[in-house]
Amino acid sequence: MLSSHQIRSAVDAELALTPFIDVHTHLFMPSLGSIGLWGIDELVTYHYLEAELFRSSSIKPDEYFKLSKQEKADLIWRTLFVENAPVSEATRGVVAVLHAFDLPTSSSDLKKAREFFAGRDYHEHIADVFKLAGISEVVMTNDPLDPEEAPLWEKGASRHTQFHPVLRLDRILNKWPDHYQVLQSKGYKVDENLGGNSISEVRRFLDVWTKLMKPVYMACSLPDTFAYPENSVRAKLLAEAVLPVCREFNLPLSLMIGVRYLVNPALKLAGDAVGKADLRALERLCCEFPENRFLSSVLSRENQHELTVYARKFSNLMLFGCWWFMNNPSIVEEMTRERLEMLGTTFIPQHSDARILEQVIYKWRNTRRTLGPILANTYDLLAQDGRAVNLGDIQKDVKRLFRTNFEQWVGLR
Ligand code: RAT
Ligand code: ZN
Repeated sequence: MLSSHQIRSAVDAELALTPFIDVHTHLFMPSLGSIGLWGIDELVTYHYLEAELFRSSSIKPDEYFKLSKQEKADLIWRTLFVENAPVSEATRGVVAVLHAFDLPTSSSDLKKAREFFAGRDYHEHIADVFKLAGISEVVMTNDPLDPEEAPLWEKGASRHTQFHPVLRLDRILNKWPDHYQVLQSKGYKVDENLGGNSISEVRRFLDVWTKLMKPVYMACSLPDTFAYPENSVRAKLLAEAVLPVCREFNLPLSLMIGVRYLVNPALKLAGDAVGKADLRALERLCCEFPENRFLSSVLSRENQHELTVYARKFSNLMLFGCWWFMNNPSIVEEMTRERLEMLGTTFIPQHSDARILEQVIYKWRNTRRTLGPILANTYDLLAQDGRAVNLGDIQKDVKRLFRTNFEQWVGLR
């Protein structure tokens, strides 16, 4: 039987040794070219940091967005890292990445960091970053209606064993009126009101893309106002096109609920906020479609507890990650304790949501740091209640939480 102290060391060791699967990112396999972001200028201009810039600088968003990438990075660096101590979660992340590569963390400019990243071989760099982050694979976000990305898939972009595709449906499900014509232009007989053969044509489109991409799941981000059932294009597409194709290919559908899109449009990607959603929509979907498997993460702190309750009710629902505004230690801690207490180890505690390659280093480091004490405390309580905890328990649970739950849910191996 392990003592309290031994439990803590064993948990930390297991978290450090287990290669995690990052189940949702915005990273791209190298063959998708320049849409895959990496390096210091991208790290410093991450949209989480852009949002923070406008709180400490008087520059207006429209002036900022006219600057070149390097000018933006210089301004953010000066404002958030030189003139102020980078104490927020997103700024600390950049510091951790610089530190991981032995680069200066408090210099007055980005010269050294730029030289370092410019000298990296991209493929070797990816391997080093994955090693530093302690991850074996990442899951991408691939929208077949993304005008930059889609042609690369159509030309047969070569696969990478460490990058798994996900068929992302935001344009189709959330912006149908702006995109049905793209489907029309590709020869699908669809119309704006889903008349005629529209539904079977959307299925055919999803069918073609599923065969092309071989995704591990399909996914969509949804507003706080998401409702189901509902008399809407989205609800009809979900029930009659997306879910049937998911069943046909045995793919889960990931629903990320609670975004209030562009509450401040001037901030572009940084302009989204959060709203409490009515999770009865998810309840209805899990109940009405027991043959479908769902993954879900919700954006509002107020929705986390009820989401956890739903996972107890529906075995076709898998919770994952602490999404976006939830990915801060204080909230990660609260959510993870709640999930462990109510679900045991039957959930996926975290994903990185990394948009820039090197972010996986700090995001996963933070996850390990926050989760170590929580897991250790869980085993401590178990030991106090009379069940001896051994190393095998800890190894099995860490592997389950950070690998096997996902592998089994998506049928990866
Ligand atoms: O966390 C983010 O970077 C957000 O902007 C979104 O991309 C979100 O994670 C999403 O997948 O929609
Ligand atoms: Zn995301």
